[in-house]
Amino acid sequence: MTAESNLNAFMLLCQERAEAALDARLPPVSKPPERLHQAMRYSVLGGGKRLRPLLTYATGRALELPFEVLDAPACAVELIHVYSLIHDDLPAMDDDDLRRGKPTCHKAYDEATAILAGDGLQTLAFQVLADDPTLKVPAAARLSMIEALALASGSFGMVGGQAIDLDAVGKTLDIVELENMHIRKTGALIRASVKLACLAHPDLPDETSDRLDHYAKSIGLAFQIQDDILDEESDTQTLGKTQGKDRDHNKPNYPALLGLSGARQKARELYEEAVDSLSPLGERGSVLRALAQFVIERRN
Ligand code: GRG
Repeated sequence: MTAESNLNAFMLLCQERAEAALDARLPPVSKPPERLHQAMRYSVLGGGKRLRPLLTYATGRALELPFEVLDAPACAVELIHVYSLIHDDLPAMDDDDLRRGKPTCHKAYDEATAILAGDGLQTLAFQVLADDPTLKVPAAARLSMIEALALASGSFGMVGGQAIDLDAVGKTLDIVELENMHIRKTGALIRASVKLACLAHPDLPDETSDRLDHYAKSIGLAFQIQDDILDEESDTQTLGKTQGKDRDHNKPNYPALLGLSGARQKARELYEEAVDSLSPLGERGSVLRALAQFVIERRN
């Protein structure tokens, strides 16, 4: 089997596993408030690459953890991610009509429902970490996971990055400022996806945890650079979201600062840095390595 077909099989397995795990943890539409529960399920299920759950499962595999212990952390990071997409698409933020190839939550429902659906998904993420019975780890590990996810999502992480992003519209950012914004906006949750799997390990050496964190930090930035490149050169149908928004909204991005080939080169350097960090894991790091490659080669 080639590395690529291995990754494809693993990705498919994890995507199906994440879908079923999310489905089982989302509130049923039969329970009130039905419309809110419908909107939550509409936004989470049946779409997206599931990159963050994939990272959680792949890190777990590298650390030889059972799949079962990773379902709750994988769901928690995806729930936070989807909440951020719903809120990002609102008229007060990016004002978008299309997400994951279908109408955004506020278009399919209404703005108030979309705000509440995002809120409901965010709190569900923390509830899952707090009380999911399949997460068989000591209470201290649960608490560390809750803390790590809160830090990654809050004003020093994703929400803070979004605030910097909104403030940057129409301004010129230098490369350091742009990087600082993306490390928070997209990087922090990608890092948390790896960190939560590390926290599920009973006695992970600090050095392994630090190396995996460095891997996650590098691919988080590489992911964002590829996102900027795709925003510039892909099309709306392939992306499943509106293409060209950065340019239309006069948003600073990597191709604008480095040129397209400079941005590609930077993504490749980050990929190499990520792969280097995995060297002590040997063969066990193969899926994480393949995922890093997927991040810089993805087309949507
Ligand atoms: C509104 C609190 C709040 C935060 C928003 C992450 C974010 C912060 C906004 C998303 C907007 C955006 C398009 C960011 C660029 C990178 C990104 C996160 C893209 C979407 O992630 P993918 O490609 O999406 O992993 P799928 O649909 O595959 O899960």
